[in-house]
This record gives sequence, structure tokens and C-alpha cells, in this order.
Amino acid sequence: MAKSESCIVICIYSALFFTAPLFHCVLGGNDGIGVTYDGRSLIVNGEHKLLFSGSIHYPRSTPDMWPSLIAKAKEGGIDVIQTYVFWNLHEPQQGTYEFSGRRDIVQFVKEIQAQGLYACLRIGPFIEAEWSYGGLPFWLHDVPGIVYRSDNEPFKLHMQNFTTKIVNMMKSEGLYASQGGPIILSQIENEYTLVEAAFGEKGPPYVQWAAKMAVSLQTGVPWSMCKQNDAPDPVINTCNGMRCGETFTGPNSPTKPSIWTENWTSFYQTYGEEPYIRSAEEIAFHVALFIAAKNGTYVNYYMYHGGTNFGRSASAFMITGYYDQGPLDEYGLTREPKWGHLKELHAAVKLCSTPLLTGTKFNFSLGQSLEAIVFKTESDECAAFLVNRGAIDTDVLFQNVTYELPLGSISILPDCKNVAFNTRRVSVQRNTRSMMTVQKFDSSEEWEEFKEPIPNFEDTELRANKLLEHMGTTKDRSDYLWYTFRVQQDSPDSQQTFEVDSRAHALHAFVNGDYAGSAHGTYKEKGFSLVNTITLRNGINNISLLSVMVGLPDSGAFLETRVAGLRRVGIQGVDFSEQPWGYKVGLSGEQSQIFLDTGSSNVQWSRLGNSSQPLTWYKVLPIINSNYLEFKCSRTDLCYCHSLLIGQTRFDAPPGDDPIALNLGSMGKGAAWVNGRGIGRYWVSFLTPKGEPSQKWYNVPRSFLKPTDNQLVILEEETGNPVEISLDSVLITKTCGQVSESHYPLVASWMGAKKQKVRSAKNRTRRPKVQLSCPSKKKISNILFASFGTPSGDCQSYAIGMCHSPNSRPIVEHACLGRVKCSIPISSLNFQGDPCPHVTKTLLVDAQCT
Ligand SMILES: *[C@@H]1O[C@H](CO)[C@@H](O)[C@H](O)[C@H]1NC(C)=O
Ligand SMILES: *[C@@H]1O[C@H](CO)[C@@H](O)[C@H](O)[C@H]1NC(C)=O
Ligand SMILES: *[C@@H]1O[C@H](CO)[C@@H](O)[C@H](O)[C@H]1NC(C)=O
Ligand SMILES: *[C@@H]1O[C@H](CO)[C@@H](O)[C@H](O)[C@H]1NC(C)=O
Ligand SMILES: *[C@@H]1O[C@H](CO)[C@@H](O)[C@H](O)[C@H]1NC(C)=O
Ligand SMILES: *[C@@H]1O[C@H](CO)[C@@H](O)[C@H](O)[C@H]1NC(C)=O
Ligand SMILES: *[C@@H]1O[C@H](CO)[C@@H](O)[C@H](O)[C@H]1NC(C)=O
Ligand SMILES: CC(=O)N[C@H]1CO[C@H](CO)[C@@H](O)[C@@H]1O
Repeated sequence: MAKSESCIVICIYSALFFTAPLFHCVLGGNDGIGVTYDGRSLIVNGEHKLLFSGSIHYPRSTPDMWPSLIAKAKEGGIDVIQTYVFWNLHEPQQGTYEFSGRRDIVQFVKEIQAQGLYACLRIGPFIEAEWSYGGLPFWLHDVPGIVYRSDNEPFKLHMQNFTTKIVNMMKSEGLYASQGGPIILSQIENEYTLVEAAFGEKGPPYVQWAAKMAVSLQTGVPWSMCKQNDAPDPVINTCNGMRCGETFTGPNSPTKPSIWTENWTSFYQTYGEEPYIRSAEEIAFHVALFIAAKNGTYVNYYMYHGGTNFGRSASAFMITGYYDQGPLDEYGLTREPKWGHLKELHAAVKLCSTPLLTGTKFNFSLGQSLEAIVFKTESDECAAFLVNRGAIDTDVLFQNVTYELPLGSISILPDCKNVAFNTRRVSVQRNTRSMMTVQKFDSSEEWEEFKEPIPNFEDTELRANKLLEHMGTTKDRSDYLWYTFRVQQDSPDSQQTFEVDSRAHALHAFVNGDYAGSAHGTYKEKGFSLVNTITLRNGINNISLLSVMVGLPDSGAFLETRVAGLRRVGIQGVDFSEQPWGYKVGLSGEQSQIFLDTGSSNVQWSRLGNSSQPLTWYKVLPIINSNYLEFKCSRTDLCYCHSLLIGQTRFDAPPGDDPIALNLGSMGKGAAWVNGRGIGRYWVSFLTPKGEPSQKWYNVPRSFLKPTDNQLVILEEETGNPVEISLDSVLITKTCGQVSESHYPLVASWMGAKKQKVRSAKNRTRRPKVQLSCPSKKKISNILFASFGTPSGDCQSYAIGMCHSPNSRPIVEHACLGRVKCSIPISSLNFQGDPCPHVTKTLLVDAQCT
């Protein structure tokens, strides 16, 4: 049923646009234009497809980065680029749409198309995505009677409106595969199963409605719902998670393919937590298992490139860098060995395409925790996946041949005879990223400051006799909300206990203009308290409490009812929650937009003082060095005033095209702007259990910079020291490879051999190799270590072992020095003699790129 339904949709649609003959559909619909599916896979323009997909979110990088990110994904064996659509970015005010710059989704999809890849559009429009408010625009909060994500008319109206807007936009640009465009799949809703029960009887009808609404938009390509086992036909239910090869219960119909929309390459990171490092080996194992054990024919990496949560776009407690541990790091540099190992996996799996897409599957045991999964076509084309789920390395006998199978790994045999890839054997290079300071702002002369005024009750316009809810009051125009009140004391100055309970994320207290303590919550705990001793004076005391959100929540049911802000305020046990309160939304520096050139002069900046006060704005001064103010005369007696040339200089863009980051390691908590563009919130003072900041470097995209005269503005909530801020280059400085003689030849040489119809692994000319390459424009400048023999250790720490060829260094230097990339076959022949016969040898090379 599912198939014929989706098929009819496609026929009507393609008939409208292409006058495609209707009998295509009647005959099965698989060879028409557009996308259908069956139990095996997606069918794109009539062809069954085995697809690797990678998530890249367009607003988390800049348009000038898109072409290279997409190109690197393509080179890594990715067929599909998947992105969410960010509603609150596109419709910040109801009916006001924005689609320029980083919001230019059409341009992003067109770039994907230009590079010959497919696109998957996850419209949501609720997306979670560690994005503020899960992508919902905050104005929805004030729509009367609204209940998000349930069978609720106001929500459905707005959801349909936006979904239709996006679909029509894509259609009018001809971007659906049914129109010859790249979009082959889209998504409606997002992980709804997690909240469905909370909505009771309002849940299931909403799922039905969402599916029907989406399908009625007639895109000519299928819709999916992730983590939604009851996704209504013809919508495909898909798996999200880290281990879909083990956990996925399968499509909910035999006519739907097995799709993994989120195979997490790492995990999001919140302030106070360590990064989640997921190894290349582990990801490769679960991808191979999903394909073999769960008939998977579509795997998406979430994230392939995570990028940056610029400005205030991160959701509650999320750090500004997003999935820096992905195959492409935050700056778009390849993270090795993850990128390269997955590239080899993709190539190995693609060698199995025909048996996987058209063959019959068998599986049998090869011993305890050992399994062979074999796909065979009628014409005997065969591919095998040998799985070791156990905890020890084992030799297995498969079709009369013995294979070495490392613990917790899968070997891929695209011809059922020769191993092309093992998920645990990493033969690609590993690289090291370093930060190199290119500019310091280490003179207090270079900075100016503006101390944010602390408002008193009299300074506020918004009043209430109670504690207002934070988000509903700021309407997300700012992270900050001032709560102020007055206390009359009719006795001499005295110390008093002060207690505040908050459901926001952080709090800074001021009494009579003086700082009186801070407190903050964590991602996991809702709510926190500030308990302190304050001094109250005889007479009227002004209490000003700054409530801070570090992003809006992004998940869970009934998001519209979520509360934040102060809940109770007490002094010496007396409750002050219900008495006159004065409110001020945002900071005055924000209101004056002092991070913009145009707003900078709205406040009085002053020279850097010697004591830092919480809540201070800093900016890098124009450099007007008195030396340069002198007239200078050249030999030809031409005199000029130097200050005219550099008087406007604030800081120059570092030369070259290496990515740039601000090292904010000396700061506490706040936000930063470069040329008026928010590079994100920082929170260096919130340390991880290991005592480190969760994030010290903050991405400054090259396109935010001008060649000269760049403006840097920092808002510091605590007492960080701006004089230690530096601008650093992000560089891959080292590359290292370690491959043993017993390694399988690289997939690339396997493929080369296959093309030549040479399918014997016994061909001794195909050798494992160490392959190294430096990122663009860099060359191998120094061999730090080279040993062919039995070097000990790994790329992190190594030493020469019992066996070592004296020719190691000269051979490697000859092959690599001065080159962008090099390849060294691992054979005694290549090293002019066997340093230790009958011993399995390894080549370990560590090299420097400059
Ligand atoms: C969708 O929103 C636009 C802009 O606010 C409005 O003009 C249009 O009437 C809306 N459509 C629906 C169906 O609500
Ligand atoms: C995979 O496909 C086979 C038929 O080739 C079928 O028997 C099996 O149930 C499918 N497994 C899953 C997890 O869908
Ligand atoms: C074959 O695959 C099925 C489904 O994944 C599994 O339940 C079964 O244990 C496997 N059989 C063997 C012998 O490994
Ligand atoms: C394995 O060897 C046995 C006995 O030599 C033979 O009968 C069988 O056909 C062989 N199987 C394969 C797959 O080569
Ligand atoms: C409290 O605020 C009022 C109004 O801004 C001000 O006149 C007064 O001096 C303040 N009191 C103290 C103790 O700072
Ligand atoms: C700050 O500077 C002032 C004036 O120069 C000086 O009196 C004061 O002692 C200094 N404070 C500190 C903490 O260095
Ligand atoms: C081994 O492979 C090379 C190319 O990789 C090919 O030229 C040669 O003929 C092959 N030799 C055998 C014995 O298959
Ligand atoms: C659905 C799923 O697999 N969720 C898991 C994803 O990975 C994290 C971290 O390992 C687990 O906590 C989740 O349960």
C-alpha cells in the first residue's frame, strides 16, 4: 500500500511538471523521474541507491565555507548532504522572512547540486538540533491557545504555513529530485516518539496530520520521520542514535528501506562537560553492522561538520563549538583518522553495492560472538561481512579460508574472498591540530572599557508586584533580564543573609551598585540558588539581580510552558517575591548596540582600569601610537603623516587562509563580537571535571574579517582579563601514519585492482602503504620520526624497537620532504633489505607540515 500511495503522488506530480507517461507508475514506478523506495533502498530516478549522507547545517558555517565543506564531504565518500531548516532564523518575526547570508538555504542546496551530490532536507519545523528553542520562533509563545507539537489548531496552522513556505521555495527553484534537483528526501517533525506519550490523545492524531500535511505538499520525494516507529504510510520511519546496527527495530513496513538519519559521530557538548570522543573505529563498526545486520542502505553522519553556534543561536548550556569531533572539525579541517577511515569504509561498502542492493542475505555463526553475513546475487556476485562482537582477537574460518578478525570489528569482503577493510584497522594518517598565536592584544593601552550601568528600581519602566517569568519577558531579545527592588532598613548598617532561587541559567547580584555574588545552574540540573551575606545600609537599599539565560531550551513536551528566571527572593528569611519589582530587558550596551561601529559612540568608553568589575564591555582601540603621529620624511624628502595611514587600524586579518580563533582562555563568561557579528557566547570559567574550560578557542570565520581595521568587542560578566586575549591560527602541524605489513592493502589499491579485473589478494605488488598528506598549501617540512621494523608505541608516543631498518629515515625523507603528500609502500624491498626476517614489521612515520 505504502508504495502504491507514494507512487501515485509522484505520478501526478511528475505528470504536472514533466508530462511523464502515467504508465511508468502503473508498471511499478521505479524507473520514473523522482524518488520512490522499496524494502531495499531509496530508488532515485529508477535506480536503487546505497547512500552515505553527512549533516552540515548551513547557518553553522559561512557561505564562503560551504563549497569546501561540501567538497571535502564528497571526497570523503559522502553522497548526500543533510541539513535541518531553522525556522527561527528564517522567520524571526511573524511574517518577516530572512534568507540572506548564512540563512541562504537555496544557495546551500544549489552548491550541493553543483558538486553533484544529493540533499536531504529535514524541515521539522521543530528540529531540536541544540539550537535555541529547537528552531521554533519565540513569537509562537504568544499565539493564544497554542500547544506546540500536538493536535492543536494554532500550532498546526503555523507549522503548515512554514513547511509550505519552504517546500514552495524549493519547488520554485526546481530543487526536488522530481524536478531534476538534488533533494531526494525530506523530514517532517523530529524524534516525536520521545514526547508523544506526554500529549496523550493529542499525540497520535498530530503524527497522522503531520504526515498527511507533508505528503500533500507533493514534492515527488519521500518524507521520513526519525525515531517514529508508527510513522504513517508512506512516510518512512528512520533510526537516530549511536548504535542503530544493534538497536533499530527496522522499518515499520516491508516496503520501506532501513535508514539511519542520525549516527552520532560524537555528541553535543555542554558547558562544564568534557568533549565526547567517539573513535573512528567505533563509528565504522556500527555503520558496517547497520548495513549488514539491519539491511541499511542509507546512513547519515550527525554531524559530518558541526561548525559554530554563532551569536545567541545555541540552546541551553550548549557550548559555541558544535561537534568539533566530527570528520570535519569546527573549522572545516579534516579530523584524521576519522575522516580518512570513514572514507575507506564508504569505498569498501560501495564495492559491495550490487550484492547489497540486489542479492539475497544469509547469515551464519562462525563461533561464539562471531557471525558471517553474506549477500549473494543470482549471478553469484557475493559480498561478506565477518563480524566479531567478542572481546578477543580471533581467527575465523570462512569458506575454507582463515581470516584474522580483531575484537569488536567487522571485515568487509566485497568478493567474499579478500578483505578490503576492517573497521578496527586504521591505515590512514592521524593528524594533530595546533593553535598558533598570530596577534596579541597584550597591552592595556590597546583596550577601552565601558562598565555596564547597574539599574536601580527607579531606572526601570516595566513593573510588577511579582517575579516575572524570564523568557516570556525578554521574548528572546536578549539573554539578560534585570530584576530590581528596594528594601527599607530602619537600623544601622548590618549583614544579612540573602537567598535567591532561580530557574534561569546564571545570576549576578548587586546591592547598592556593588557586586554581591553570582551563581549558575548546569545543563542537567534545573534551577539553582544563590546564598550570600550582604550589607544593608540604614535607609533605602537598591537590589539589582541580573538573570541570565545561556540559550533557550530545545527539547521536551510543552516547551511553551517552560519557565525560567527568579522564583523566590529572601533576605533574613523574609520573602520578597511578592512586592513591587522593576524590570529591564537586556543590557544598555546591547540596546545601544555598542558592538557595531555605528553604536560604539553611544556610550562613553574609558581607558582600561586596574580593577575589573563584573559586567564590563571591552573593545580593542584604534592603534594610535604617538610615534606614528610624527611627520616622517623619506629619502626623497617626501613627508607624510603616518597616523593617516594607520590611525583607523584596530587589528589586521592574519595573512594566509588558515582558520582563525580567539583564545578567550583568560576570560570568564560573556559574549564576543567581531565587526559587529556575534561569534558566540563563551564560558571559560565553567570548568569540566578535569579542571579545564569546555571551550577556550572561539571560531572567527575569515569572512567576518576585513583585511584591516577589524573591531573586537567583548562583554565580560565576570572578572576576566582582556589583556591576555590572543588571535590564533588553527593549523594542522603534524601528520603521522602507522601501518603494519599484515594490514590489508588500502581500499584504493583494492579498487584499482578491481578495475583491472585483478581480484586476487595474493598479488604481491599490492602492498599496504603509509600515506601522508598536509592540508592545502602546506608541505612536509621535517620527518620527526621514521622506523621500518618494530617501533613501539603509536602516533602519540613512539620509540625505535628491537628491529629497525637504518634506511628508514633516508627512504622516507626522499619520498616525502617538500611534498604535499607522499606514499611509502611497506616492504623490505622498498627499504633495501629486511631488517628482521620472519618478523611482522611496521612502518611508523611522524612528519611536520608547514
Ligand atoms: C502564512 O503566513 C503569511 C505571513 O504571515 C500570511 O500572509 C499567510 O496568510 C499565512 N498563511 C496561513 C495559511 O496562515
Ligand atoms: C533484511 O532483509 C532480509 C531479506 O533479504 C529479511 O529477511 C530480514 O528480515 C531483513 N532484516 C531487517 C532487520 O529488516
Ligand atoms: C542471523 O541474523 C539474525 C537477525 O539479525 C539474528 O537474530 C541471528 O542470531 C543471526 N544468526 C546467527 C547464526 O548469527
Ligand atoms: C571447503 O572445503 C571442502 C572440503 O575440501 C569442500 O567440499 C567445499 O566445497 C569447500 N567450500 C568452499 C566454499 O570452498
Ligand atoms: C538607590 O537608588 C536611587 C535611585 O537611583 C538612588 O537615588 C539612591 O541613592 C540609591 N541608594 C543607594 C543606597 O545606593
Ligand atoms: C589602581 O589605580 C589607582 C590609581 O592609580 C591606585 O590608587 C590603586 O591603588 C590601584 N589599585 C590596584 C588594585 O592596583
Ligand atoms: C598485480 O597487480 C598489478 C597492478 O596492480 C598488475 O599489473 C599485475 O598484473 C598483477 N599480477 C598478478 C599476478 O595478478
Ligand atoms: C538512541 C540512542 O542510541 N541513544 C544513545 C546515544 O548515545 C548516548 C551516549 O552514548 C546514549 O546515552 C543514548 O542512550
